[in-house]
Amino acid sequence: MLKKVILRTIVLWGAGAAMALQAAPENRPNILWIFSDDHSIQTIGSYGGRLQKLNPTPNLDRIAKEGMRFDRCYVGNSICAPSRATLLTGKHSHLHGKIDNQGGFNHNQQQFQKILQKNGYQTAMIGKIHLNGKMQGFDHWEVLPGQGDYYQPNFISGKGMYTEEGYVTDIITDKALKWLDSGRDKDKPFMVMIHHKAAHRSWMPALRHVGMYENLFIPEPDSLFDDYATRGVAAHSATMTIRDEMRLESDLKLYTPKSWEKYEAEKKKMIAAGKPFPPAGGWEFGAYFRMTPEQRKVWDDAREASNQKILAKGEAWLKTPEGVKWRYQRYMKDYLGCIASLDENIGRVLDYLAESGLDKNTIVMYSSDQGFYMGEHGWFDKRFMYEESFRTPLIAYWPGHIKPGSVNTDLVQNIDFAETFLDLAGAPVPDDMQGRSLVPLLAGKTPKDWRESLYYHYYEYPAIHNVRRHEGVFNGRFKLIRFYGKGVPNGEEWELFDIEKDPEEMNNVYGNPEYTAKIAELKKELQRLREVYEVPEDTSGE
Ligand code: SGN
Ligand code: CA
Repeated sequence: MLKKVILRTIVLWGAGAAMALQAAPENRPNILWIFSDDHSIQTIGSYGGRLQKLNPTPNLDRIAKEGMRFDRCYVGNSICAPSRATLLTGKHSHLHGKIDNQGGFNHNQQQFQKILQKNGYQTAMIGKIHLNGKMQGFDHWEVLPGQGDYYQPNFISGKGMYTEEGYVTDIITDKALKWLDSGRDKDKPFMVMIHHKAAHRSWMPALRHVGMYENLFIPEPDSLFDDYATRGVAAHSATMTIRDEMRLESDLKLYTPKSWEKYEAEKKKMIAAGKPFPPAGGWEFGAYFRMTPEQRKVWDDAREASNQKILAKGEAWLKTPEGVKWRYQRYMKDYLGCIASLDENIGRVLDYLAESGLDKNTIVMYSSDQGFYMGEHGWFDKRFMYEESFRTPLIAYWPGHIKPGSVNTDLVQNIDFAETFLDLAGAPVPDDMQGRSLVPLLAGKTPKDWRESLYYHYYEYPAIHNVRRHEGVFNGRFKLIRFYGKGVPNGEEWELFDIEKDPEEMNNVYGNPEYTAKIAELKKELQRLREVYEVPEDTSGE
């Protein structure tokens, strides 16, 4: 059953007016989708904010300037694998079944790329997908196993697993450009998904970017020392603080003599157990030892002087407010270093499109699997429905078709991506997808009945970073969150934020009688959304 049979409608912007064209099949656009991991809005220049003056993303800023920036793009579940499953299926987590990073993904289900393929598109997926198993619906796929590695990454394709020499963001881009240039059937339009590992923990920049921010001061967020007053158990007990949960070695790249003893002991254990060494992904020292000795030398030398100064202060200092500020600087410099190669490689793709003439009929879209904390609330990581991790970037670029410099402020969500791709291709949209095509928005024409609220649901608890299960509703101004299940006193706890008055979400006003009517209205809306999206009744988390 088809929800809608969509006309081959291609948006054209020109001569000062937006108009729609019914394109012939041979004019169907190519779709080039660039996706990153954990890329915060705060570190994209065109989104503004305290880090803009560092000019972290010149290439992304260029496409935002010449295309459309979405200012209110959100995810339905701020964590990797569920967000990626939503990208492919156009459904919230409870319907595609991948509610957290733990369970499996059923590849046999409906996914947009299978439909594109049936409708004459060449499809390719390169990089991180975080959904174990064989990809379906792609003419070409080469993915990182699990989280992947920054240096000497392994890849899996239909042919099995192999290791590539070099830095992951460069390699993923090389592979994508190779496929575009000589790997595809040029008689067909294409959809290519270029999925970066950057800027995931443990934030390892390419060698050419290791020291690039070393002598700069990275502005701090106002809430670096948030004490979570006014908020409930979830914020108080999350284990994702820069102060306490950042690891000295893999996260902060600070190695003490104790570090090496720990490393030797763990290495010995691994070898005795017959495990491969260095291991792929995951292990604290693993990523470091996937670098060659030459790479490690560049890596260590860039930080040696500042590391010695810090080590001289002693480990206890690292827990003091000054120590936290230092941790923040080191974290941000490495994170931004990862963003530098990401942005550079986006530039390479844009150059290739222009040189090959493909730019005329290719829409480029950029997003991330979710946002990230850059020290706001004292945190790194994501998971919460608070703005920094709930929001995600979305930039679309298609010269001649999207009005340059446009900014969209409608509430859009990652459930919309799959239907947008199908709509762009004039392919049918299946009944069970839960989003809406963004194509009219790209033409500057938001439908009158566009959504006025978003549904959110995070499930991964108990798990790393200890964030309680929660669901919620956001109407663009007010955000109502219900934490529930295990680890929540009496099984339920609510928070309410007025984003207009309190954009940093420091002031939970759920207990304030002024908001009684607003709370009732939002609870009703939450229930309506549960019904619309067919959320199962039992959300006890037990
Ligand atoms: C790893 C990270 C966590 C992160 C999860 C999920 N630790 O476990 O900090 O929250 O991945 O990230 S690490 O030290 O192993 O990098 S996600 O993007 O895949 O959801
Ligand atoms: Ca992620």
